[in-house]
Amino acid sequence: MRFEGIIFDLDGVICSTDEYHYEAWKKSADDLGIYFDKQINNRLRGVSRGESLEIVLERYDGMMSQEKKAEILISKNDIYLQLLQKMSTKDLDKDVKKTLEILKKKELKLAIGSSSKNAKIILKKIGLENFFDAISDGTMITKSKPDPEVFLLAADMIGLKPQECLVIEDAIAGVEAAKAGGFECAAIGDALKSDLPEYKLNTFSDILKLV
Ligand code: B16
Ligand code: MG
Repeated sequence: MRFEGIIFDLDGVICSTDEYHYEAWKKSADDLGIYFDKQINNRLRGVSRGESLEIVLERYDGMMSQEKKAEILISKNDIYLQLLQKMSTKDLDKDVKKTLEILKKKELKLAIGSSSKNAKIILKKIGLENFFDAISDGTMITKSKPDPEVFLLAADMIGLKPQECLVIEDAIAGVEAAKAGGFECAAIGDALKSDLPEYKLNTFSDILKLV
């Protein structure tokens, strides 16, 4: 087999919480009188919550205290968590579910490599809390994508070297993280814009052509 393991980004790859991130950031930006649109939101893909706020604040005039920033981060996450309540197993796409089951039968090690501190909550909502061999997420790392830390930790957790794993990503920051860590990478969604990934996926099940 070409790869021993696959490391999946969560948001934008396994499920679509990106629309909820957008809604929560849009509400936070509106409250501050800051312009925010989907193009700016795309820059937040794969980026940690704190770094996302810095990107949102690029359009804020004046200085903001650390206390105020911390307040915004809490309130943004509260809005996001509220929106996540709507999620259920219905939010796991059939094509994604079927493909994951086939990959598991092939005895590949399967891991999550997500910048999100809410990864476990989301996996539970879509019924995948016990599916993966390892979950490496935003609660376990000190440097967010494009740093490779989250993927290196995922590989370590499944006992594999980066060269033995394929990373699946929808974010430019995530693709950069995978390449910086020495992984091969397959892009889906927004990451198709990047020339860095070795493979491009039109649909999630295209992964089956690579393993
Ligand atoms: P949280 P991923 C990332 O998840 C999102 O793409 C990104 O937009 C978000 O800012 C980041 O998680 C942190 O999320 O606020 O839930 O900790 O794509 O790496 O699975
Ligand atoms: Mg993502």
